[in-house]
Amino acid sequence: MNLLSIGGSDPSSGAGIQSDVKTFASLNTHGLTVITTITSQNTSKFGMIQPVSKKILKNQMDLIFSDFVIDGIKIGMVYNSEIIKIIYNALKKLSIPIVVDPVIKSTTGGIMIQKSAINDFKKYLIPIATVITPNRFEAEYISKIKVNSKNSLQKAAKIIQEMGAKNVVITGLELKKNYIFDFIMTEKNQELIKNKKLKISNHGSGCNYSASMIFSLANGKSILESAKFAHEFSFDSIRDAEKVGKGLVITQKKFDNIYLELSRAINKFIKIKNISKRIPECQTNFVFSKKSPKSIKDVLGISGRIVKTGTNVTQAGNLEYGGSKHVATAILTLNKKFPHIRSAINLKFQKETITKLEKNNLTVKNYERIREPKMIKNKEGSSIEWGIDSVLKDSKEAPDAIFHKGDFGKEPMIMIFGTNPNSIIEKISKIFL
Ligand code: PXL
Repeated sequence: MNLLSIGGSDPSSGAGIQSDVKTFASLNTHGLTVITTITSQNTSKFGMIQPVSKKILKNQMDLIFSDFVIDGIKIGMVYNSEIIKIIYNALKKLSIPIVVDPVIKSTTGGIMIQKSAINDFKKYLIPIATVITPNRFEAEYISKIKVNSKNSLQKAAKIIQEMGAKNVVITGLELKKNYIFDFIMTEKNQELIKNKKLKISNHGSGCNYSASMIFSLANGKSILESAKFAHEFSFDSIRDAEKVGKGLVITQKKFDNIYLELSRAINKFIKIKNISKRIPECQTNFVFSKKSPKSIKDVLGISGRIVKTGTNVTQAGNLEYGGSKHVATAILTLNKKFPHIRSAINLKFQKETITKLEKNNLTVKNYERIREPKMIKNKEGSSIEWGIDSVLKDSKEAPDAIFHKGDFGKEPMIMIFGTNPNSIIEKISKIFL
């Protein structure tokens, strides 16, 4: 996936395009940047601002758009009218998600947009926003409504929505002591998300919010799901913030190696030739567990699955702990007896796959769902546990694959197991080449 951040350069790498590239990288996504403005700042002081020329701004856009397939765009600092209009002209015909972060003032006091550009910001950029993500101050500034009650909050969001943004998320609201809220106004619904307030003055959390939001939207998640994802991502970024300079801490969610390994393996899986033929009707999940998992909350999986659309295979949804139920249950069961086995994937049952696995000296076991006791059948989700347990009773080594041939109304299935996602890719690549 390629995501584009259009915004200002922050040499402290706390905010702006530098921060967005880090956010995208932590989500295993390639970040592209178009720089609108050079700012000079550190963690305690804001210095000079210099917008880039029309020519170089246009040229950055032209070269990026002519090379990359872009899955989503975040717009941050835009500074002046000239820049706003060039961005608008480059993006107006696109049909990918766009998150507009209305950057007005930095925590350290820098003015990030000229007063004379506010009208053009409203006229050109707000209407192309799939989601606009102001904080309370920015929402007040744009809507000219003082936000001090639920009623005024709704009113401000409505005014911004009427300026043309499809969805409005107002972040960082302190509606109750010790808590922090985000207010979401979609085309149909309104919702509040709540979390404990982290009392850490920081530099970067607004950028973390909008950048993780575009990641989630580009993965096909809904506005509300993406708002929850961004809320959690920025919470974690503040929790993990580090004091790298003398002033404010810089936010940055710690890289999660389980996440990165699984995400890279999914990208490899999707690119295997003709892999769509191996995706079952109930679609595929691919999971990777933490060490010594206790429940499916310790197992990372795809909240939506790997899906087949014609001959194309794509990842629908974000990677989330607890994102898979069935495949995660399988790995939990196997991991109890063989703690080094932490990754699994489910594939369509095909005799040819079984033969190929065996030809490659991989251990294949099976169970029969027809033999499953009634009590188990009636309990949602317990079939897999029962099936795998029955296979493991007489296994001295961890099997590479376990299959069953289905039952009335139940699709037959193969699961491949491994120590990590890459070992599964190696097994699959051997048999499907
Ligand atoms: O967080 C808003 C923001 C966006 N872009 C740049 C910034 C800041 C805040 O300081 O410097 C370049």
